[in-house]
Amino acid sequence: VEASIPEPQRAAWTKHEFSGFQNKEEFEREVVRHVETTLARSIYNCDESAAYSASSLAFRDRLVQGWNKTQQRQTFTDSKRIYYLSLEFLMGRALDNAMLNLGAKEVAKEGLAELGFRIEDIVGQEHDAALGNGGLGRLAACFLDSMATLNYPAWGYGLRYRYGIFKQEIIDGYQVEVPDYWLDFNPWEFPRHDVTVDIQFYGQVRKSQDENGKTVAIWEGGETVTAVAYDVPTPGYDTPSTNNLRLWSSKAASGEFDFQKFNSGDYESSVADQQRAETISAVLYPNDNLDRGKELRIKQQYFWVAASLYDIVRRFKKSKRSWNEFPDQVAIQLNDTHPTLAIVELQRILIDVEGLEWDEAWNIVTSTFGYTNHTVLPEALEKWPVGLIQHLLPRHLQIIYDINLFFLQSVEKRFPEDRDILRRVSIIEESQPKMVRMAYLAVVGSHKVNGVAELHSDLIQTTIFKDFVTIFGEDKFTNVTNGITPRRWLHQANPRLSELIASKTGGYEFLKDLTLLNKLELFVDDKTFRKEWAEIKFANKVRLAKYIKSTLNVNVNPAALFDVQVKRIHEYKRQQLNIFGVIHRYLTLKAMSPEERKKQQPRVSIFGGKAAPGYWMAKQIIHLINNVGGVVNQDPDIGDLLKVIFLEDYNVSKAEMIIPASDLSEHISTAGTEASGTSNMKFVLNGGLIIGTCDGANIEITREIGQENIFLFGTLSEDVEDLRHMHTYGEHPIDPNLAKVFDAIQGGMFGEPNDFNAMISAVRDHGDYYLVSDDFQSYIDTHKMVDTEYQNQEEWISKCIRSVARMGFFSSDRCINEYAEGIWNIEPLAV
Ligand code: HBZ
Repeated sequence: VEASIPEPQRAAWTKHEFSGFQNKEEFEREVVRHVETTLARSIYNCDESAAYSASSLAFRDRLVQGWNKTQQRQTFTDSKRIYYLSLEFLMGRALDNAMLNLGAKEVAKEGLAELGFRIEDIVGQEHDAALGNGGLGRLAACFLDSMATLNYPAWGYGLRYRYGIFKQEIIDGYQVEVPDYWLDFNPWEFPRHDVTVDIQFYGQVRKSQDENGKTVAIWEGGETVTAVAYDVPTPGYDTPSTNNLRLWSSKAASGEFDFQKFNSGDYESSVADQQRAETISAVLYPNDNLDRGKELRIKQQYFWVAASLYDIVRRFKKSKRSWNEFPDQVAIQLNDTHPTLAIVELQRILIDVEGLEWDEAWNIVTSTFGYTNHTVLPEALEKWPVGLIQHLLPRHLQIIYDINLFFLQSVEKRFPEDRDILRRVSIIEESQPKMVRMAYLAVVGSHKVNGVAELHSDLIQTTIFKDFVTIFGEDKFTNVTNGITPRRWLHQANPRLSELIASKTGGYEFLKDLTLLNKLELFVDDKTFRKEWAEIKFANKVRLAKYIKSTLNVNVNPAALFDVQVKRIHEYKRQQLNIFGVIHRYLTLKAMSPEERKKQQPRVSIFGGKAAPGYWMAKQIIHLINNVGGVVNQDPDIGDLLKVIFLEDYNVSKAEMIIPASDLSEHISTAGTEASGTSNMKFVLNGGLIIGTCDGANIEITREIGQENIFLFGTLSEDVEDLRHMHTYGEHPIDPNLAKVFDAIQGGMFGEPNDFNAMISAVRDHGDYYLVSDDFQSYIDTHKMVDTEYQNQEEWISKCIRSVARMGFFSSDRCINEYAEGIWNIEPLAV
């Protein structure tokens, strides 16, 4: 390809190469140019929003060049690529990240200042790209950052939702959902109107003979919807590598818009067709860890998976290699079961379109896919009614049945004695109605299955996939403990701490090799270092206190202990345990004499997180937190000793402000329920301590930082089942301190008591599935220890510094290298 371009022509192209911004003048010139040409504005009407747009366009121009080159490099070297399929990418803001990754934030700051703007205000103009619910979506975003930073040839594939996760407003203490229309101005995406794929739904399957007399299946009829690609450049840190995130948007297929109908005045039905097509990528489903089995959801899944595979196969076929080389060129990672239909779709392409034999095709498929599981909660495991798939994707259902048949035949051959195993491992659940078990399909169709923290990976092998370990052997199952990108979650979120760390560890190298943090241990006793450390934490708390004042009009004392729980609201994450603990603290303070109260450690309990709109119990928890805040924050007996804050609309950009301001954060899920957690890592990396259960990655965090630096409490996962059994069949008295909390709520201390009946009776009358009562005493005892230890600030700071020094393991770079070596068999591409 390169040689085909004549030399003079090449010279004309290449003499125009752009580079990054060398100085503020270059940056200013580009901003002014975009303001005065692209935006058609001027110095007189350039507000902060216009300055944001122009700055973004200036940086985007720089990003695009590295992006094009990275794509060319990947094409020329024809190297193996990794495709990360995720229904969610929770990217947050892009401008700040682009400035830091291109190493030009200082230049931009000076340039903007000269033009009359503060960089924080400009960065703050950007609307978060919130195409995700929580941990799973944010993990995908951290992975894109690491894959680019480490120069892996990687693509993300997702959906371009017109509406991301809803915006949360709190009105009279209740969550209200407002649509998140985020696409008004989005300089970070490139529509590719020439990259489209037509996707088929419904129709029938007919058997036919090909020219060799072989029976082939023909899938015909039905409805066609067009997928249009939108590309988002994702830059790596301190490298020219910029990878691509391709998001698909749905529109009516060109032949579908019925001009006949339109002309004859039947506007409505012609427009209805159009809208039906666009509905597919219209909205992100707002549930996390819950499967609701809606038809539109599986349409989204197939639409995205089929478009992505078409794209991947098209790229592979350009290389003219034979099909058995496909797994040497392509690795596909399934982020949870949401893209599991990709397994079926690739098998369909290989046998129906490319004419391969079943076994050869199936070998290629299973060598290509890896599957990451993110949950063991039964209500989150995807199942689809057979009838629905039959209707929507008739050919795929046949292939699923064949996959299952061949799989069960092999199982039967190996375990002829086990009468029950076929029923247990069948991809088809013989229920009423019959269901397709997507997690089983993902396991059968992949060569590796991983969990996201050690305990979780052990649990999937001993519970939900136990039989599959027996069938396929242990080697198919592995662990890759989650990680986070230190670029966003330290350098971007906490620039002063990042700078202080750089000054002691030999520059910013630690951002690319997080294990270098261990050099900080040498400075634990360094007085000036400790003082600066404490000042930075205090400044971050002051910033959050100002934000609380401006949004909620509550004064919080930045010298108080900031105790934070921010994450999706879910019973298994136990925000109810936290708020019951807060009420217990309030009752205890109220019962004290004024003298005694003076000795207590002041606290600010900070909550944030969205409830799925249909999750009634989660909404009740939000309501109780707000009502408790309404009472406690006004109580003159209490003053600064306790404040209870619910921060509205928790998202990635808010997390960047909240996390650096925490002294203590809560990761208190019922043991065995939180697969990993990733915010636990973010909080510790920012110099906060954590209170947590022995669950998910808390266990590995403890192993790395030392158990003296973490506040662990509660039931162990191996004891959970027995306790639940006791609740159901034996005596189950409520913890006496918790009973007092319930009495206070039911006595009307926090508003209409009936509003909270469900929360209380889940614990008292319905078996306390999440073990709130069992863990209550050890939870409040542990908080008492926290209070005592916080009073010794010198010791507290030492713990924080030591913990940060030992967090190197939790970089998503380590995590991506493990996937690359253990699952994808892929190498970085030299730049
Ligand atoms: O994935 C989370 C886990 O709960 C958390 O422990 C883990 O750290 C994180 C990354 O591995 N899972 C989710 O966030 N899951 C979802 O958001 C979800 C969304 C839609 C679903 C199911 C789950 O249909």
